[in-house]
Amino acid sequence: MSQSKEPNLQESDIPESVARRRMIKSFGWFALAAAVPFGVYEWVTHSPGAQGIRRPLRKILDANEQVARTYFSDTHLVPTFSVEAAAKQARVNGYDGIKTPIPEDWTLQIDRPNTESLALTIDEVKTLPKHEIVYEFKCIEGWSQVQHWGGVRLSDFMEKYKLGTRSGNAPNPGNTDDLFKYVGMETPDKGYYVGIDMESAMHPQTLLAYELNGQPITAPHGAPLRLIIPVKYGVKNLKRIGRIFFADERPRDFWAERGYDYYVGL
Ligand SMILES: Nc1nc2c(c(=O)[nH]1)N[C@H]1C(S)=C(S)[C@@H](COP(=O)(O)O)O[C@H]1N2
Ligand SMILES: [Mo]
Repeated sequence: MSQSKEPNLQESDIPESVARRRMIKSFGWFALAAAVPFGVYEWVTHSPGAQGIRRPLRKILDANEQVARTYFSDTHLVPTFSVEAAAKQARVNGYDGIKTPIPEDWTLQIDRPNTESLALTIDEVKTLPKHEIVYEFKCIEGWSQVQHWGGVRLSDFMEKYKLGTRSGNAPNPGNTDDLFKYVGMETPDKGYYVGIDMESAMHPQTLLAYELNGQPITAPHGAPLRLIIPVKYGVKNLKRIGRIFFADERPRDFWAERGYDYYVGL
């Protein structure tokens, strides 16, 4: 992540996990510098910068990001719990983009390249197979809670409506080149918005959720439909989805714009 993008962050504003990751990153550089012969060090320090980071190091960081992305493939599931373990009263946090009443004419708008956008009702979304998950929801501010959510898999949804691909075909794991790199989501009023890497969006535990504890989601939790993405911190779990779109450029992201890590994976 480019340091220059961060708006006047105080060190005390940086969440512990981010600070820790930064520390690990800088320690990694130190270890690297200690390990490489001087000639290599010279080459590294005299290369032109890329995003403020010297190029050979930038390559190493990109490789690390690649490893992180692969990590969130189907084979890595977050731990799940029994329904009884879920909190009876789920905590509420964050009202950006949901301060106004839910629009009466709410539909889920899906932008598709080279074809007209879709507008789906909640009943249409519910026609897909329902999945439930009980897992530990984690907020970057430092709290977590075991919660029980129900909805449809985002990957099933993308399959059914042939979304997320350049070709307009259903996503094919064997042809990842056809997939856009990111999914963008925003509230109907655009007051909150997130960008999600495609691997995490297609993860089998990622849901378009319409139920919490077996009941329709209430307004403060993101009715009528929200994102539940267990491989990410709470910030990415957008409440009250209004629009979904696909892009190769990172979609804008509310908390990344405010200095948090864009990826915020667990
Ligand atoms: N629309 C919207 N979605 C949002 C937020 C928000 O402010 N607005 N906050 C995020 C954060 S920081 C967290 S931790 C979770 C909290 O979800 P909850 O209120 O259902 O616990 O929602 C996320 N999604
Ligand atoms: Mo959060």
